[in-house]
Amino acid sequence: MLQNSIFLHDKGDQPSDQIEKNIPLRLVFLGNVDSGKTTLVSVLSKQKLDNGKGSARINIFKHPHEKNSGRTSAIAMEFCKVNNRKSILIDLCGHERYLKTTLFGLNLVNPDYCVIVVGANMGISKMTLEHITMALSLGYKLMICVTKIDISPEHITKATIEALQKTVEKYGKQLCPLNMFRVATMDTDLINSFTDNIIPLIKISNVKGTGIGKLKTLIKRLPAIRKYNNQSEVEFIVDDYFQLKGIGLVLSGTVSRGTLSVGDSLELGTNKNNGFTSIDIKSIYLDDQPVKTLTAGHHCTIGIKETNKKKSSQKINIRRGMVAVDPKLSTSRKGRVFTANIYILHHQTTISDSRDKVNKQDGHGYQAIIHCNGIRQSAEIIKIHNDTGYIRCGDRVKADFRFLYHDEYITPHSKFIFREGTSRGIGKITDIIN
Ligand SMILES: Nc1nc2c(ncn2[C@@H]2O[C@H](COP(=O)(O)OP(=O)(O)OP(=O)(O)O)[C@@H](O)[C@H]2O)c(=O)[nH]1
Ligand SMILES: [Mg+2]
Repeated sequence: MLQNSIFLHDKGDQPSDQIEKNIPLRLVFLGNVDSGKTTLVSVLSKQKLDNGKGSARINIFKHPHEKNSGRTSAIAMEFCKVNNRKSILIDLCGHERYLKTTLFGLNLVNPDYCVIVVGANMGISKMTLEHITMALSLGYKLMICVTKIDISPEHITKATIEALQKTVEKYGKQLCPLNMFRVATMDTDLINSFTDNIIPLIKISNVKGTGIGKLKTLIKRLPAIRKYNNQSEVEFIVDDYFQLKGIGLVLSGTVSRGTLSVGDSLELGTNKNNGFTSIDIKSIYLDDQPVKTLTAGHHCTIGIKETNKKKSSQKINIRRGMVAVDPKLSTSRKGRVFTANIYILHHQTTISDSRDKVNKQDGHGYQAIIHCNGIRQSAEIIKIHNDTGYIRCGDRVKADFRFLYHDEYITPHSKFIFREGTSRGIGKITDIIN
């Protein structure tokens, strides 16, 4: 089994007993280029079928160049109700060129489920495998949608599904093809078992509508995986931002911990100066309605004001993945160096830390890009906690990482991916060192 069990079923924050209803289910759509992710997101959210030539995806694209090329290049979030269940459908990019954006999105939005979209006539590509591996490594639950069954010969569809079965078996998972079942009357225990080692699979045509009803019913019935703690200090993760005339800077994102209220004074960061900017929450909007307070798990937009605006004329330097947090969290979680348990999924040679093994002086350690929650920054391995200072593919070890450019907001117990070229590893943060 490829999966390292220490990385599974652990979401860091402890669940609270107070799990509020009406928190949207978060589904991330992954899979190879042209497999039909954007089309499926559109069919689910806009209730209109596709024509097989890209008519549905137009409603989801954000940028003109996406409309021209048909290729998703940015994270798109669709807020909708699927069979009356509040949902956020997050469409990511399939092309290898945008893998960086896809991994950033996957880590940023922390979904309940990852929907792996596979074209029935396209088989399993390198990117399909990459996305399955990354999603499972981060401990996410999967479901698989096999699209384009209207144009795929039956024996090709069958071969694609058999290949998928073999792939998930390597991770100790089983496929459960749902075409034979009525999902609406399925046993709840079976539906709940989808959150463990059984991966539901639905055959779909975005053109004819085959399987769409089944998928919607499944989305309605699936248990929420993410648990939120309303009682802790507040943490808001920024996934977008814009300027509104007469209002100023507006952030969109998720209250991931605690309870956010109008009038709160929070710290927004980290910025390039390794620090945080003090801000006041002027307004909170949930589903375009103003609210005074909002508990964890909700996605909203917030109007903010810099607390000491008169003192500085500089604009807030904002980027996606930043956090707005209670000052206690910004103090305890800001850091450059952290320790993690890591597992090397793929690397051709050896990985070394920054200790010069010959002269016993500091040298250069292995460097890779870390994707962790909203973090996307290169880091160097400065110490491998073993006798040799070397590790290889398949090794599990404790290691210290140092971010190369600036401090980050580091959440203990978070899982992360590190990558460099074709090398891949996963990790779980244990301590912030400094
Ligand atoms: N016949 C048929 N065509 C489909 C189906 N689903 C999607 N398509 C077509 O497949 C093409 C690719 O669909 P997209 O939704 O853009 O694929 P994608 O996975 O989002 O691609 P990237 O964003 O580039 O990763 C479009 O021309 C769609 O019309 C389907 O079920 N049947
Ligand atoms: Mg797309």
